[in-house]
Amino acid sequence: MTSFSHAIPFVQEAAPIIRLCWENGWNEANGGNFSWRLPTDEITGVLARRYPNVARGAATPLPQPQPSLDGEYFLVTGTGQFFRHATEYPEQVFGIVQIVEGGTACQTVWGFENGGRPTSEFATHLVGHATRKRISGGRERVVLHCHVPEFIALSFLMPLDSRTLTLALWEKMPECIVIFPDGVRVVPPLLPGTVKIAEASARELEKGRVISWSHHGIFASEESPEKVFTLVETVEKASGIHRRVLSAGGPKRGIDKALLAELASYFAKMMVCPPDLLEEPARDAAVEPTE
Ligand code: 2HA
Ligand code: ZN
Repeated sequence: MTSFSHAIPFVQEAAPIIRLCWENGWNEANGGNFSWRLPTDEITGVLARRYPNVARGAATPLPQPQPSLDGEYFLVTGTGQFFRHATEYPEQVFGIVQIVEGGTACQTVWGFENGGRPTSEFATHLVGHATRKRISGGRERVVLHCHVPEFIALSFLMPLDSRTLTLALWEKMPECIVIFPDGVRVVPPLLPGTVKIAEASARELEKGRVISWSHHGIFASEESPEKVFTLVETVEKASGIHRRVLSAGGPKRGIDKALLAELASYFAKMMVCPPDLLEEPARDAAVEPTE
């Protein structure tokens, strides 16, 4: 990975990972976005020491209020910025914003040189952060959105169904059920950057860390840039295997469900949750034929 140093340790950690996403072919041009809910004491300390004279930007209203994030600081990629430029022009690609006014607005406190602002997907990132902060008890802090080609291809080849997609991936690589036991949750094709996709995403993020924006990309939440990268990398690798299998005429077999269950019990301590999607879904009483 590119050797890179920066006065803000969070930029130093994130920028090479963002650049690596581009190197992997996941984030062409201005495609994709990233945000990191920063530990407040650390970031306010770094900014006071390293950038004591930086003026705050004006408070900009958020499309959806997020009271549970009031006061939080986020390192976030800017709208129109290229992942390819992350290590070369970090002050332009990234900004740090604080959520203010009871979670109804945000204010730039560092970065976004040349008048930038947060990604067009920031509202969705914030919904994702609010949901996953609550569900993970504060552990998860980073959201990454990438245009991963193999994973996107599957949304044109497979039913838009979370269990079908998850099982297809789990059945291709033994690591998958251990690394994403919460599965991959499918959001139907919706207009990017809208409240509608943010709300649909929030519903799926209640159930897991990884969602598919059908025909568009992946959106994933984890603790650190490294961990979210690893999660996306694993989903994309399994997607590539599955797509190749589909291209060769479809699977003759998959890793057996009994072996998947054995893997899940053997590695249970490393997993974020039990692999609920392995179980057959309970039949919905409402659709049972009635006499
Ligand atoms: O252009 O990826 O989803 C940024 C995006 C929108
Ligand atoms: Zn996108």
